[in-house]
Amino acid sequence: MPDVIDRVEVLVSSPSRNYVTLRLTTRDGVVGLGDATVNGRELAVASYLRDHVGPLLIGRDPGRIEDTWQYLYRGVYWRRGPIGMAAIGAVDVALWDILGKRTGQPLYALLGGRVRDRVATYRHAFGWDLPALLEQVDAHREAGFENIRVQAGVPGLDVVYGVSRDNQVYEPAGRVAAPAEEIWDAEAYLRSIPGVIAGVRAHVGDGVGLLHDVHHRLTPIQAAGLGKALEPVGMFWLEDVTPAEDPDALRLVRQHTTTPLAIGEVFNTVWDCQQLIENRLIDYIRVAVVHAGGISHLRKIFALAEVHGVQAAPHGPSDVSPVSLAASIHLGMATHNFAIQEYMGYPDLVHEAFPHGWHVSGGHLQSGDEPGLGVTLTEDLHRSDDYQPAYLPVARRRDGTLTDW
Ligand code: EZ4
Ligand code: CO
Repeated sequence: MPDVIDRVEVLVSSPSRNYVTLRLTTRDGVVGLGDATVNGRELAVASYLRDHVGPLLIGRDPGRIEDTWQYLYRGVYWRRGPIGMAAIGAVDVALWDILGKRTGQPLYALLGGRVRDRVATYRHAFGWDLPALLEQVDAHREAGFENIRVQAGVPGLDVVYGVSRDNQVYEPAGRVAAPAEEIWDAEAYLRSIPGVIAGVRAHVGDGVGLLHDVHHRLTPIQAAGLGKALEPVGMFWLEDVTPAEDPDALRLVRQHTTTPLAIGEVFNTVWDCQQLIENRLIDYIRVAVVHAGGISHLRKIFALAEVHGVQAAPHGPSDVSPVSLAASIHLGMATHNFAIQEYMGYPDLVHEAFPHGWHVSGGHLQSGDEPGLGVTLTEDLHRSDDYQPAYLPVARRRDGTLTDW
């Protein structure tokens, strides 16, 4: 008799920051984990899983991963969107984890086996001004990292995405009852950022990959100008230069600059990035396992990207849990056009809450060889009482107009 899914648990917890974790257990006692965290909208996806998806999973064959994906995607009629796709992604990852444990194989082996020895990664460096930024750049280089995302303050602004003023840990979501409001001034940013990044390049010399995240804040022509201004720096990439729902914006940017472009952390399906990939308007596709329908769907996106010379470079902030990060690293081990995995890092308590076989080694990521994802849960660090609402900020222009954060 084939094994069946017997138990569906949705854990909303907060080991220092909020996570939604799906745990499936089969009748034979095999456990699979999935991450369903949507930063700032955690309870919506928890309810989607508990109230609508969970009951449909009981009694299903956990080995029918693709059929379950199609059932939850096509079967719902109301398709796509971050909440539904995160829920499908969590189920998909948990089923791959179960398959790995049932067969005693690490996930990368089930995905076709290793195509590389280690997965490239990049870390975040930030500083309100150049000297503060260079301190963090140097620290990452000393730890062996060869690729670094650089974010800096902007004269005249009080708060800027990606930067904490006191150079302590940066975490964009605040555990607050309503989103913080920030002022965004694109002109001030464009006056200062090229000089800061050129300053980093002058300090590190050649051979270090420099990345920068614009966080969807520029108009196409502003983004084109920034790309051109950064050409002498030789960027690894410029990320999310314009709001991601408008693929033609990237066409305009592309016509003006050879600076490599990355986008896609907010995409949920291949249809969000089909035009960008097929028209080669980007160099890197940033979809995350958790937000784009899990391992099964990411494989399809990455296959389309491979055909069109686009490389995979998944999102990896602290709100992508160690469960999703594990899945992403395993994909990185087994996917030919996988270029680099973002690794923002986690507070210590998050590592304790999700003991994981994946690890950082010599400035790179290693998946480990445990069966499945190689991630477990420390039960007493997943208490629902610890959950507190958290919101990402919103941004307004100086005249009060709401703009993209
Ligand atoms: O702002 O994940 O590349 N990384 C990012 C992140 C996002 C957060 C939002 O929840 O853009 O820092
Ligand atoms: Co980003």
